[in-house]
Amino acid sequence: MINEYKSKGYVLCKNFVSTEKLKTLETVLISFHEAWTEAHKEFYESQAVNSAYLTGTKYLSSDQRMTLFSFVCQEKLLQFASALIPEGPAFMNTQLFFNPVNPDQKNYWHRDIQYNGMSIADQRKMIQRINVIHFRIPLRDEPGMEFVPGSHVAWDTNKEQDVRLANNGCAVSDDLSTGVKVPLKAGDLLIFSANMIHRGLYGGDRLSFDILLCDRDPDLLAFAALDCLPDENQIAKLAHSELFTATRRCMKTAEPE
Ligand SMILES: O=C(O)CCC(=O)C(=O)O
Repeated sequence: MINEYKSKGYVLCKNFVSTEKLKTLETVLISFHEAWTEAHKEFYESQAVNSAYLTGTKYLSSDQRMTLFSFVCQEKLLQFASALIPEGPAFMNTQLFFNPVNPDQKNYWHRDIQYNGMSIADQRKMIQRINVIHFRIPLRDEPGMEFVPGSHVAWDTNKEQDVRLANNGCAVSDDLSTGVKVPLKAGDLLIFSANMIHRGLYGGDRLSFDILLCDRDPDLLAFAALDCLPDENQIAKLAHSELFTATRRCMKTAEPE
């Protein structure tokens, strides 16, 4: 799996989550989704395709948050992340992906890094250095994702860059001949690099939970939130809490311990 990820930038692990565990996860995620869509009605109905910061205190109870924390720091995910990040991974965020309310809303090719305000030259260097890894668990069968294999380390062709940045008459949703679609079934685990050229495929009853792990780098952790980390009581109950304690230590905004 590690080798496949290293060469292509993504890897699919079928039937990763048991039906029972998926049900428990789904109950918490639906609870978050209902509260979040109610609180962000206009955004949800006009353009949203995802929410984030699910482990925060705003919409979920302490027990519900514990369900998510235990899932996030499970051994298999940490083993994979540690093989790519030998200094140890940090916890960046969680996201929940769904279909846009407007059925005509188109998807968009992108690299996550393109929204950071850096020059193209800097982005190009940055993808060789940083690790931001998505662990996606679909709750239902769905069309999945489309990737340009190898683009986590290789820069865009002219065509890919024109599409991704909507240059020279291209649209961000145009098909790319280099794209590979990866359909997903409920309970699969799709691991992919945020550095690569990718897009979501809307349709079905899509609801996908993403866990983002990254290098222990304060700049990357500017996208993390202290409120999304477990408190001391919760840390004491988690088997692999180092993921979270290391994250807190690395965040620029963290109070001294
Ligand atoms: O599933 C989607 O809509 C897009 C996902 C994506 O781009 C991401 O997770 O970075």
